Amino acid sequence: MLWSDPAATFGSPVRTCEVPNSTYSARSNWITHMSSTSPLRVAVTGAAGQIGYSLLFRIASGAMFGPTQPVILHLIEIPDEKALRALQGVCMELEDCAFPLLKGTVATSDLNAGFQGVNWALLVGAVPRKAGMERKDLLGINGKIFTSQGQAIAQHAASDVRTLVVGNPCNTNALIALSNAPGVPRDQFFAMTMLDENRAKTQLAKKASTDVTGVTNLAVWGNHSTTMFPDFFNAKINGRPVPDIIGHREWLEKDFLTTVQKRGAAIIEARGLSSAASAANAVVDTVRKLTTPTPTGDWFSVAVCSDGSYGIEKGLMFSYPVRSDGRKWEIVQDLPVNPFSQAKIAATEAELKEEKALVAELLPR
Ligand code: NAX
Repeated sequence: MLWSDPAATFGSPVRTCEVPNSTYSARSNWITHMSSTSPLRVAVTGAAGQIGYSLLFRIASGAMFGPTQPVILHLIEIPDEKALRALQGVCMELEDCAFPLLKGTVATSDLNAGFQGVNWALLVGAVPRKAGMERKDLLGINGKIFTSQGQAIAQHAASDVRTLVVGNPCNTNALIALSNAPGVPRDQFFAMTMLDENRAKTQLAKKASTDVTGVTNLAVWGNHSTTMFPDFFNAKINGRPVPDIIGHREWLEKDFLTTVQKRGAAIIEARGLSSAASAANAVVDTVRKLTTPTPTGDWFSVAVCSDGSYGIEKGLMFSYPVRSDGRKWEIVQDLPVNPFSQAKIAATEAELKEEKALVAELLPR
């Protein structure tokens, strides 16, 4: 592959990912094209999967880190012939886009090579829940994946590495990764609830017959599961509280919540496959919102390691209203929480506590 990283590997033993008859040294080729800004290294696990297929091209196009930031993609898959063959095809398509910002790829099933020097680790790959599988079984299988990924991130990633977990159950998988990554600060781990926020914003905009850009201050609290609480009380439409604009309280408390909570299942029913492009878009949004200043007075949703804010058990990966200055993030404090919201937040917290108990033996720190 003309501009692949020389460290590119497929499976083990290490194989370089090269196009026959290439006469260029891969590294010198990207140095030729390197701009004055050093490339960011971005790892994506599950790179040959559905979300990966949308996400990689958005990152390489500049949608995630802006139009002047070069990137090197580290594409990580399982050591399975079919998955690695598919990954090779994805690499070929990335080449065929001739993205000006893409300065190299590392395609591998080796976690050490995959996370070597990365600034961002987007953990998308996970084993899906199959018929008859209990939540405990899923947590156990995926727990092992996130244990070894956390360890590899701690050992090989750049010191500023930030990790966003997408693979489900993402909050608890992120907790496992964080707990197995000694030396990596907790505030550099996240789990994704942005898809839920985006879904909620669109439902509110449609109901109020307004543009989605008018919906702000939408926090999703808790777990990325059907217990999540998209907080319509504190959300605004064109600067005014949602309940003032949408007076239909029963719709807000029932239909709206259910639609957002069960949207993933509705997509599967309609498409025959789970959400992929919208999930990839939410990954882009999450990273962008963490790395650019949040508009004054607004906030966004991402699961972070709880510091006890709003009475949530410390150490749970809990989705909060968060804002960023482009470098550091903080949980927005002192939002009003009425008894209805409190009950919803308590239910989603209880679910996360249960999940944590189920994986207790995978949480060394
Ligand atoms: P796919 O099944 O299409 O792809 C998953 C890919 O991950 C496969 O290619 C598989 O080989 C790979 N993989 C599995 N274990 C791996 C490992 N240990 N290391 C590296 N790669 C591994 O699933 P896709 O639709 O892409 O979804 C990926 C994950 O995102 C699933 O767990 C899914 O439940 C989760 N989602 C999370 C969302 C969120 O909002 N947090 C929304 C969308 C999505 O449902």
